[in-house]
Amino acid sequence: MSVVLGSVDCQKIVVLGNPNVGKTSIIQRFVHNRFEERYAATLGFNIYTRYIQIANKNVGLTIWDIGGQETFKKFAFRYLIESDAAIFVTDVTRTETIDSLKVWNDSLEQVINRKIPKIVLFNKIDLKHDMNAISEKMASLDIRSEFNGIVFASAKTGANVSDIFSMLAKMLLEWNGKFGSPVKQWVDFKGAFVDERLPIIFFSSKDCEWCPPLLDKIQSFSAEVPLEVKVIDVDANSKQAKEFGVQSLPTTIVGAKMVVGYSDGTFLKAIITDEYSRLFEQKK
Ligand SMILES: Nc1nc2c(ncn2[C@@H]2O[C@H](COP(=O)(O)OP(=O)(O)O)[C@@H](O)[C@H]2O)c(=O)[nH]1
Ligand SMILES: [Mg+2]
Repeated sequence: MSVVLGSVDCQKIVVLGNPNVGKTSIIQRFVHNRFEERYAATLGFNIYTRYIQIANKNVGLTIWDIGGQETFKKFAFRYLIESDAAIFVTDVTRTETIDSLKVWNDSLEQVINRKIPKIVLFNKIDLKHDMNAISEKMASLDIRSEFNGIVFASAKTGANVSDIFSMLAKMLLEWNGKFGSPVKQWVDFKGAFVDERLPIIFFSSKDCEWCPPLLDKIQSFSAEVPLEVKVIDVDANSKQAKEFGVQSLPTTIVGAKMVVGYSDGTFLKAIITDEYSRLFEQKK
């Protein structure tokens, strides 16, 4: 539902996920920069608007926040129709909320019969969580090939919250055409196809403690998957980081996927392997 308000293009973003994962909290953090400990279930749905700047363009985001799962069936069509992008929220302390991703994606696909940008948001990273269990769950899900970005975030601390929306805005600006179009690659593959290496862009900074260990892990995967890792130092190349909508680190771009925040090796390796087979092995 792309509506032009003044000279600004407004995009509809739907936020999906089980009750209590933090959908309302993420939106409140992004729109009003606040957080509530108290849990109040959302009734029906609420719509929020915020404008952001990406690559010197103003993008208007209308963000749709849905209430409890029980009432969802009644609302599904009205809520999801004409979505331009979707955020699937899960709670890192309850891995069963990751299982539900497929259900939410199926609901969306019944209403939207074209490809739209989809982001999986792992919320509540400020709380204790088991990264191995999360990686395993993600590896077993069909949806993995469908999403375009992953963000590890916390509505409570605000970590990586604005990245979710800048990532989506950037994807929406770059989407090829309007309907039925394929996902645009983040990375230019022209050169890469020649030697069949998977290009990876890794955004780093000297202030980022997670960057060196994650980069080491990625580089170690090149023993199995041919990779071409390009490291962008955001301190020296803030313009490039801005163009990609990168706000926090580490941010890793693999093919059509962007991963923001701390993620352990197994998780990224699964994504790298997927993207490699999608781009190169299918061609053989
Ligand atoms: N520790 C922590 N708690 C959170 C976070 N996000 C949400 N919560 C809490 O989780 C509960 C559910 O949040 P809410 O946004 O209402 O979830 P919704 O049902 O998906 O909209 C509330 O008590 C929030 O305070 C987070 O990032 N960290
Ligand atoms: Mg809510």
